[in-house]
Amino acid sequence: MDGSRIVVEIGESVLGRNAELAALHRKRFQESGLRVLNIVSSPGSGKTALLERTLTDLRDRLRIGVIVGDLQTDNDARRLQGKGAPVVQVTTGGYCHLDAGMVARAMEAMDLRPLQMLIIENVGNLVCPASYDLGETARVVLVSVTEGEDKPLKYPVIFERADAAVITKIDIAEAVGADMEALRRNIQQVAPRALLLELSSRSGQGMEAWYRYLEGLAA
Ligand SMILES: Nc1nc2c(ncn2[C@@H]2O[C@H](COP(=O)(O)OP(=O)(O)O)[C@@H](O)[C@H]2O)c(=O)[nH]1
Ligand SMILES: [Mg+2]
Repeated sequence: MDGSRIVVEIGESVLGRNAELAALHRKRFQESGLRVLNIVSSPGSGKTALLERTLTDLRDRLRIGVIVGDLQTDNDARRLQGKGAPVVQVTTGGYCHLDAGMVARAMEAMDLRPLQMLIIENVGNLVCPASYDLGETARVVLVSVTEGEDKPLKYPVIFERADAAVITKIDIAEAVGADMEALRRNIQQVAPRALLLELSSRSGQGMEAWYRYLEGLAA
């Protein structure tokens, strides 16, 4: 047996175990009515900024808890603290995604009962998180106007499975010469069933549609 074959078999068994645990999570979330969002994107496309503004603006409208994943540091958890929502940071120590087991351990550190929604900020990249089901209600992929219009075509898997696709940082779209039509077209090509939203966490443009989406999920 050659080395590459062994790697594939290990990968499949890890993914199989993850899928089993994710299915348990999904059942538990459905039974308790907790809505769970898995937010994925490249590093720096604005996941934490979107959550900062969302927690502030929805403080009195939706009871949200947050799990944030990063390779290292608790910077994001610190940014999200003090906004009325419980926040748990997971440092993956090198893994480029969160898996269902990491989410299980993070949930042990949080009282889920008062919550309507749990938002998981996944580790920033467009590859690894695509393969790991967390049992989420909805997967949301972010792509910022600075990343290049072709990214959905280059990383289709993470877009294909998304329930919503959010174009971020539209306040600087013009300044960076983003081709918004091409970006929309490319997202729709790989994610035809995803709800398409466009917003800026900085200017606030488009945020109400995002909030309506979240409140619709929680209703
Ligand atoms: N102009 C602009 N910058 C943003 C916006 N959202 C995030 N940023 C900036 O983009 C950088 C990365 O944001 P961050 O939230 O850390 O991204 P994450 O790595 O996906 O969590 C930071 O410097 C943010 O201030 C936005 O809507 N407009
Ligand atoms: Mg972040």
